[in-house]
Amino acid sequence: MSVPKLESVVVQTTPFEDQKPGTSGLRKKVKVFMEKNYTENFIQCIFDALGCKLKGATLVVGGDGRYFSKPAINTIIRIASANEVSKLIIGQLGIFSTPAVSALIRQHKVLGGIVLTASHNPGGIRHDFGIKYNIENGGPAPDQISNNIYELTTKITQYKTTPTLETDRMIDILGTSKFNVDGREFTVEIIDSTKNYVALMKEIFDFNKLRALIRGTDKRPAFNILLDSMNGVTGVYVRNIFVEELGASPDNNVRRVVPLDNFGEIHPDPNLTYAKDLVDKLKENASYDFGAAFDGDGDRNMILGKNAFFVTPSDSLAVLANNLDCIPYFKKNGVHGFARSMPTAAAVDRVAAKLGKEMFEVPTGWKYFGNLMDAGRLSLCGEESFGTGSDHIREKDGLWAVLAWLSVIEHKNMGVEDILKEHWKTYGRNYFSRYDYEEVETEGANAMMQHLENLIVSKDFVGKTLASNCKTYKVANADNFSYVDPIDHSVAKNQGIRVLFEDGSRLIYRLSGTGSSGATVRIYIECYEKDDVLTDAQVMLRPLVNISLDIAQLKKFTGREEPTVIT
Ligand code: G16
Repeated sequence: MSVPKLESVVVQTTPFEDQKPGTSGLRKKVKVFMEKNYTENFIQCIFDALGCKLKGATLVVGGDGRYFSKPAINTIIRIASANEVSKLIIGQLGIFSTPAVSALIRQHKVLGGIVLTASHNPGGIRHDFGIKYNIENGGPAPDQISNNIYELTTKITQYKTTPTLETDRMIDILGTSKFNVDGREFTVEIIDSTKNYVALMKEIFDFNKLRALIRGTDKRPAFNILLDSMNGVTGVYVRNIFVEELGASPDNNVRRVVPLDNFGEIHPDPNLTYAKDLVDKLKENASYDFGAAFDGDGDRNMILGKNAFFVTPSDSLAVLANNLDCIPYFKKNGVHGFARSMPTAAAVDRVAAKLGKEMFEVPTGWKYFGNLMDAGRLSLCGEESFGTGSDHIREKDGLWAVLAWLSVIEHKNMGVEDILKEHWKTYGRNYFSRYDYEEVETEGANAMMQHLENLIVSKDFVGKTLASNCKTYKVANADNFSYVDPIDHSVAKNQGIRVLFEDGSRLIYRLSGTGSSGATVRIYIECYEKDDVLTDAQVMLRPLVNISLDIAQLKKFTGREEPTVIT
């Protein structure tokens, strides 16, 4: 077949002021990305930030298939072709989970990838879209690159594109298309969205054992699971791994497994509020032993036991850390250090101390784990925001977390609740909760954070005793968290206000970096109990919650009486 000969053009443009990436890429309303040149500008700035490395490079492109993915991918194809990219590897229909992109970047050893997702944020024409760049280790771009991209967006005057490159239906069909653009070869390869990732999971886990767990054996009844893809991208991976490979029932063990571009108008965020539907299903049907939900792009997970027994992400991380030796990948590669984001409860720290492993506390954002993994010092990490993962890739990985949990269950021959109870008996329990106040007015949220800044440096705050419901807590320290990366020594400042009490309890305040409008206030509340491990978390934490709202004067600054989400 003859290769079409095409020429690129330069298009004049002007900067947009709001293209600063947040915790994980640029997330805005779809209508913002649809504005003339908005998407084009941001893509061109990603490419400009890569400089001469881009010439002749290969990139992976795909996302959770949310509304606006296809036009965005077509734009990326045309702009990449004009910017001397040699090849794009794209998932069929534009579909790749975020972990799958990370795995592909690593396996193909390419320069990086562009992930089209706003993760757990709702999708559809009225909701959110997102673009993020992942670097050659497969992880989200570090701050330095994101800051560079942002700087460029404030000055951009032109972008390059090949308007005559015909993209119509290109991503729908598997195969390779070749073009000659400005005398250079440019290739687009459309690949199967799941094959590579499924093969990786088969290398990491013992699929025979997992199949026996799910199907049952002569000695053990089937372990009844219910996995909820929440109409997000994991549906295709769940069907492949759990139904086809592990023998789960397509009717009874999985739900909402067809990815929809608006996620069926739900909020694809696996927590007790937005995945309530799954929680209710497990409560109604006591034959389910296990439940799990994933977010839109497949990097988050929520783990539930029988009767919807909830496992906090912080506890999930600690339990996995304590049991990694039953997973073939870790048997082969060993277990190096553990890490968690700062607001995540410190349950895993206790496991690290007992097992004699290095333990790291990083700011919120998966990008902060990458250097430690690349340096061979980190094997398992997690965040309270329902992210868990290992050094098999450089993104958090929802399906991996479920396969890891099922491996532990199979190995211990115990249910979720019993595993947790045994864990707390050994280590004590870090009670944890997060209160979210979503879409608060930005001005009020900023004023509240400023008030807290002033409070923690005020005379006598450290040493003060705060009381609620007959409980008292003495402030041992307070600061705005800053982090020095142990590998490249880069510094991340202002990562959240911490009030640390003498008994180890903590209050943390942050503004979310993943919303697309207004501000989301997050308050993280944690205490530790050595022996009293079976009390309801909300009851146990009530005095600290009261103190947190009181010292922040949350109602005064935000007008809010109640949080929108409690996890
Ligand atoms: C992203 C990041 C996570 C972070 C989370 C919440 O997750 O990858 O590391 O914990 O946002 O961030 P924030 O508290 O700033 O909203 P995702 O799943 O949205 O990509």
